[in-house]
Amino acid sequence: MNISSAVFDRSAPDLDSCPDESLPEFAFIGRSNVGKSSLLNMIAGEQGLARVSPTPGFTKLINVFTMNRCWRLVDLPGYGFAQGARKDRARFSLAVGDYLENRTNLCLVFALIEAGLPPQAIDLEFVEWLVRHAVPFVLVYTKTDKIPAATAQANIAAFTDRISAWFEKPPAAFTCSAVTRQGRQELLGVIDEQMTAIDGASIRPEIPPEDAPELSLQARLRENRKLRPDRNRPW
Ligand SMILES: Nc1nc2c(ncn2[C@@H]2O[C@H](COP(=O)(O)OP(=O)(O)O)[C@@H](O)[C@H]2O)c(=O)[nH]1
Ligand SMILES: [Mg+2]
Repeated sequence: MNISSAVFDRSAPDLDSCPDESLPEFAFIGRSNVGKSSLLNMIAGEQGLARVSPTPGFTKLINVFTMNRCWRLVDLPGYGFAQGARKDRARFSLAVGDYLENRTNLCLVFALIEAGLPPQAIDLEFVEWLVRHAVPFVLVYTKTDKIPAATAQANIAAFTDRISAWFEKPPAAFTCSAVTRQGRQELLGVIDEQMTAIDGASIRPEIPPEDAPELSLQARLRENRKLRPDRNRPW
């Protein structure tokens, strides 16, 4: 898939302020500084589309971009550690929780994990939250250019091992680098596949085409999830 246009839509403080739900959305989430904005720019093929910061950012805004005029990329605020009693608890804003649970046009979440780090409690906890809330996601290991391939492989194997009990089949996982552009085609491929699957889900063989109602995007997403062998588990 080629990206012919990438346009900033808006920064939304909460779900209600997000654009209408007519276009399929793909959202990036992960720890603050994991490389969400850089990856979004790399996928879009446009530096400076989403703001990249060398220090962990504290933006609480949901940044929405429209791609090829027909689907969206969403840069979600990063999660961090909670202050106070349970310091190891992954905390993300109410807006992010609301978006992930209730956004009806959300196709797939890209959950970013830094490839150079051994499994972090905060990431494990967040992935568990995604599983518990039946949010469809794939894992994306970032910044592979910073470390030897063997280190990334060891960290990925350790993370996969830590989450394996939650799945019959582990979620799809990708490695990427915003510097070398590793993973770009693979992630665009995943988006393409999802878009095709949603389109396909509008064709319901049990209903003759002329009687088939025009299904909304939301209905097609629901159908698509039903077609998955294990619909409550991501991939
Ligand atoms: N070497 C390297 N640095 C990266 C990569 N992706 C992001 N960074 C750097 O990591 C920092 C945080 O990136 P950013 O995209 O703002 O992370 P975000 O907070 O998750 O949106 C910035 O200094 C980026 O330049 C990558 O793939 N490789
Ligand atoms: Mg960012």
